[in-house]
Parts: sequence; structure tokens; C-alpha cells
Amino acid sequence: IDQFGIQEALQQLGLKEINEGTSTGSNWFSNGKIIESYSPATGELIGKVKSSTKEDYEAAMKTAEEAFKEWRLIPAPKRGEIVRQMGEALRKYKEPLGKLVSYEMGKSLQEGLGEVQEMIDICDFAVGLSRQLYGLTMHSERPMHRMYEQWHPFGVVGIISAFNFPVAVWSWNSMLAWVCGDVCIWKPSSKTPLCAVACQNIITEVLRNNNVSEGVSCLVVGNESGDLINNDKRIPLVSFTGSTRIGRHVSKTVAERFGNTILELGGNNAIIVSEHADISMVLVGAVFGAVGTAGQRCTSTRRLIVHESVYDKTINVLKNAYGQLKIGNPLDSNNHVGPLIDKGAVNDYLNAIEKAKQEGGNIIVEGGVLEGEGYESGCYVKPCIIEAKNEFHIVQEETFAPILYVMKYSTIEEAIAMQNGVPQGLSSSIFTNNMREMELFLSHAGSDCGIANVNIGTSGAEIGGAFGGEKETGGGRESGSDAWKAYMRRQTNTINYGTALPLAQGIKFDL
Ligand code: UN1
Repeated sequence: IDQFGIQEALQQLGLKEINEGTSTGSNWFSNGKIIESYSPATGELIGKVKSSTKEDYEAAMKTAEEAFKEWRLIPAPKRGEIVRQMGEALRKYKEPLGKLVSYEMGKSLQEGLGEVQEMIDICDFAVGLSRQLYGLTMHSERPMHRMYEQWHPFGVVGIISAFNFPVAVWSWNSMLAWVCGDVCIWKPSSKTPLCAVACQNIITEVLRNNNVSEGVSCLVVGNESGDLINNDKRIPLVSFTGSTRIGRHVSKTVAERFGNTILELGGNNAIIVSEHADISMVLVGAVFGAVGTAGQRCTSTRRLIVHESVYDKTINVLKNAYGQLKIGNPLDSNNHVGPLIDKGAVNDYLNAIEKAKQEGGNIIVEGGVLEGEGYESGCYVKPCIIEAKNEFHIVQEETFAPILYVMKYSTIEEAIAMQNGVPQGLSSSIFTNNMREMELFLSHAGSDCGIANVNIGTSGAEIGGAFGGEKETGGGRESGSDAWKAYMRRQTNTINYGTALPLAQGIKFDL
């Protein structure tokens, strides 16, 4: 019985035949150890994927370097046309790919489809960008001279992505990199390798249809490849999404060889609930933020900082909402909350609750691991709410699970200080109808995060804005706005169209 049409989806995505780890023939090099991918939704084995050896990595890099020589010469709008076709292909595969994301990663089908939608959106964005990629012109201090700057592709871009957005984050990087004239080598999370192979199949088909080198998109699997990328001088830019702990290692390793990085690391995102907030709006923002994707987004709401005058009311509303949450198979649209990615994540969740209790936290909605029918994978947990203090060690950390810490404040300045009082700086939000509070929160004396929202939760950013954050979040920006600049090198050009050669700064050098 294939209640949710998984087998059909695997078939459509060309994943049926890889079961013993054989490559699908798209530009994916794998002769190493087998990685088994289990669904956290059901505990079933979905498929086996072979990881890449050092030799496989070298073979992939060879195709990438060769492809770059060809790809950079294709005019940017023509590259954009190929990315447009990738967007079309993703539209065609949205249903099966969204389903696979849900099945392999464990987020709800709605969110799986939403993730593929983000991929489609970034393709559209990149197509428009392919006719822009603007540089500036400036005025030279010398007569009959012209100055301008232009942006050139970097070369091979390494993309190391996380399990929680197994397809979208790669596309934010790769689609921009491709219109910029770069080629990509992708090391996906070893927890979601099938999603990566599915994407690679889709993209390779488009490249083949356009008679473009497949090395434009390379896939390597397994953690060994991650370090090969970080240490590889042939890779001028590494875009890494994952934990702060690993991000610190990536940052050091790549900096050591003067490579560039885009780092998207941990968040510790808070919502401030003001006494001027519309509590019914807070409800959707906070509950989706905290329990959506089972609390496994970088942007998930981890802390709720509530004004003392509306504290009890807010807690009651939340308790009531948590009581109605349906937890179960993410492919079943009746459920709100799916599983955590694996048992390791379940342990982290349990440990965090334990630590919060030891530090004096007060349980408001009890957590726990679910057992019995439908919960055979052992990865389903109950979203919980803990009354805590911002300075608790555990509150200062990012736990990738549906644990929401609530705390009280009395002045808006105090609330902003609490919101900023963590090592991370990704996303933040305030619910208020008071213009002064809102503007203070958005001002230079307000939120120190890369994302600051008003009357919207912390998660669910649109692709049109630059995505990323400050402090231990790593400082990188991806996706919209002018994030493309990180994928290109800037060149300043001065041209003398006169017959004399005056030096800058008025220096005389007569020969
Ligand atoms: C992530 O969790 O790595 O803003 C990315 C959001 C999504 C992306 C999250 N658009 O929640």
C-alpha cells in the first residue's frame, strides 16, 4: 500500500533505480560507502545512495573546471534562459519533489511544496537578474579618462547545505551563481541525499537539452566531500548552511586559504509581544514559528518575550492552541506537526528540556516523545512551552526542536535588550500596533538581526529579500536583493582615451 504515492513520486524523479547506490547517470560521482536514507515519518528505508570518494570528488571538480570555461562565455541573459527552463522543470516536478522533501526530511507536505515554490521563485528572480548584474560608473579625476566597475564570475562555487531545507537553500545559491556565470559543486546533507539526487536529475536534464556541459552542476555526497571543498583552493567561494559549531570550522578553513564564504548558521529568534499587540495575530505567527517544520528552521521562533500586562492572556491562548495541535505523518494534511529528522535530534530535544528544568524553567506545556501507532520511527515529539529566563545557558543556545521559551518584560527597551541578548542574530519580530515601539524596534537602536519583522512571525521569509543574519549567524546573505554580488568578483577599470598619461593624485613623473 502506497497511501501517499511515494513510490510513484520516486519513479517520476528517476530515483527508482538507484536503490543499491548506482549513480543515475546525471553529473553525480559516487563510488564510496553507502548512505541509507530512512524516512523520519515512517522509519522506512527510502533508498541507498553511494557517497563520493576523494577520486569521485576530483572527477567532479574536473568537470566543473572545464564547464566553467564554457559557461562564463555564454551571455548572462542566455544563462538566464537556461535557469528559466530549470524553473519550468521544477514546476513540472513540484508535486513529486515536494512529496519527497516531506517524506525524507519530515516537514509537512504543504511546507515541502512551499519549499519547491521557493525554488521556482528564485529561478524567476534569477532570470530577471541575468539582464542586470549592474556595476557602477564613476568620474575619473583625470581628463579623458573613464572609470567603471564590472562584476565577473568567481569560478567554481561550493554549496554545503543542511537537511532542514534540503532543496531550496541549494537553489538560492545555485540559481544566482549560474546566472552570475559560476558553476556549482553541491554537497547536500547526508540526512537528505535523495532530495539532492532528485534535484540533480532535474537540472542535468535541462543542461543536456541545451547542450551545455553537465559540469555546470556537480553533486558529491558524504561528509568527506565537505572538507575537500573547504580546503580546495580551486573553489573561491563556499556557501555553507548549518550549525554555528561546524560553520566556525568552515569559516576558519576557507579563510586560511583566503577563500570567500557565505555563512548561514544558527538562529535564536524571538518574537516580542507588546501590550499593543493583536493577540489573535500573535497566535498564528508564534505557533507556526515555533512548531512549523517541528522547530527545525533556522528562523523558527525559539523565544517569546511578552509584556507583563498581556502575559497571562498570551500564555492561555498558546496553551489552548498547543492542545489542539495534531502530530503525525507529515504527508497527511490533517497534521500540523511532523517528526524531527532523526533520533539524535530527539535526544537533543530531551536534553534541552532537562537542562531548562535544571536551570529553573517552569513547564507550561509538557513535551515528550510519542509512541505507538503512527509513531514507529521514534522521531515524533510533542511541542512544548517552557517559562524561562533569557540568561539560562540552554536559552542562549539553538536547539533544533519545537521548544518555545517564554519570558516577561516591562519596558520596550528591556524587551529589545532581551531579544538582542543572545549570541545569534538571524530573525526577530515584534507584534504591536504602536508606531513608536515599531519604529524603535526597526531603528539602529533596535533589533540587531538580519531580519526584523513587524506583525509577522520570525520564519517564512520571501525570496526577494536578502536572507541571513549577524553575530554567530555568520553574516552571510543569500537569495534576493543584491545578494548576487557575493557570487562575483568586482573589477575596477580605468580607461585613458586621451594621448597623454597623467598620473593620479597629481604626481609628476617626467621622463
Ligand atoms: C532555513 O531554515 O535554513 O524564512 C531557511 C524561512 C524560509 C527559509 C529558512 N524561507 O523560514
